[in-house]
Amino acid sequence: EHKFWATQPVPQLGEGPPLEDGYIEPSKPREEVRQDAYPLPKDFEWTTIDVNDPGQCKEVYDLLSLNYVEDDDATFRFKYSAQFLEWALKPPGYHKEWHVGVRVKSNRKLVAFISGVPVKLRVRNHQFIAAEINYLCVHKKLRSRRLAPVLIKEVTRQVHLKGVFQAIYTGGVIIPTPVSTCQYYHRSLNVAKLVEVKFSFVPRNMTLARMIRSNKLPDQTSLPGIREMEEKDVPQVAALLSRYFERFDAVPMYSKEEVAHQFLIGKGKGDMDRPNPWRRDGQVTWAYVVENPETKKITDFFSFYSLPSTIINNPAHSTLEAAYLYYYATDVALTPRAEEQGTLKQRLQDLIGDALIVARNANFDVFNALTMMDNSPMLNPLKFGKGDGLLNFYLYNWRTAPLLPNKVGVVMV
Ligand code: EN5
Repeated sequence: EHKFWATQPVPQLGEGPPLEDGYIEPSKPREEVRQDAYPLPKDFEWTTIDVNDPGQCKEVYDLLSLNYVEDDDATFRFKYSAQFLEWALKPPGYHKEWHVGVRVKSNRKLVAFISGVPVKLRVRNHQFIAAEINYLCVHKKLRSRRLAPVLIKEVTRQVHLKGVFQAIYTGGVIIPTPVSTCQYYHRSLNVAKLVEVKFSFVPRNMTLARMIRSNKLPDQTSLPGIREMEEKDVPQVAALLSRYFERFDAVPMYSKEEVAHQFLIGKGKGDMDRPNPWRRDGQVTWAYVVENPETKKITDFFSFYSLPSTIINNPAHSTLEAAYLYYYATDVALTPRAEEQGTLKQRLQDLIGDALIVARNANFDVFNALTMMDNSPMLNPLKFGKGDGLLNFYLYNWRTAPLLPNKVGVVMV
């Protein structure tokens, strides 16, 4: 069935949970890693994408905007912006060799891509450096030519050459073997447009006007002390997140530099010594903190990112503006007792409720979230509805028992 995956160090389907967590195949010294690139069909050649070159970023953008992930009936297709890709592919410590492309030899056209970025993960009680693999894309005209397995093997080789032997990745489809599966949920912000483009629908015994009314949000955020995250907040946000992450069984372990990258760079407030390529109107991430007015301590944090989708074949609207819930944390009510009383749930509802308002005010059409982290209990109260998409989480060369969605704390953008 899965010819390629049967050859890879991943748990095979129906294998059953492992007795112990750990690697599937051992690491090897650099010299023992294959030194030459895997062969490609004769008309193609490998290329390393230089994401510091705007021209090459644009080539990846062009490839993905026409050939990347679509929903099940091909109404929408992800449209990652060039700024988004530059942000996602350049975290602290990134390796240019992990940005792998395939070109047509004759005209140098980019026709396939796969990427990895390094991340330190904790999975249950083990910590390791992994590659976050993302943006695997093969041009539509070259599908079913078995290019994806070669791309995966080549990026794996490049990852091995840097001494990394584990990876994490997600997919809408099932391959051997998900460590967890989350559902997409959607909160309408612009009901009329969502219905017009068939993202949403008016149920029988409902009217558009009634739907608009029931999805109305307050004009302004509700939490006292809420404001945009700034550079000076990085140490406190890093500490808040790492404490909050103790609740989950698969999480990134971010340094302060990584927190600054994940939450400030995409806002356009990164390295102040260098000219900043991120425009406010090309903003990728939104990050907010709640500062206690008396103590000046940061008690809560949330973030979301912008990932528009092309609306395929719609004459009136070309783009769906979607915000995706990213990381969040609170230190309010983190005790088991408070959790039992529902204080944590209420706080998160207020926090993410404010995220919806910020997103609506920034003109997003919809706010998306998965059933991961502590999201599930707040989705219904905040008027999210179940989507038709699933997201499967995978680990490469690491065995662990399946994780419940509410134990997953890694968000892949
Ligand atoms: C990267 N490593 O299927 C892998 N999106 O629900 C990425 N559905 O937008 C893999 N089909 O349900 C990504 N509207 C996998 C996801 C691929 C994209 C995808 C789904 C997620 C989606 C929408 C549109 C469906 C159109 C028909 C959807 C219903 C929303 C409605 C709002 C109001 C309340 C009820 C639900």
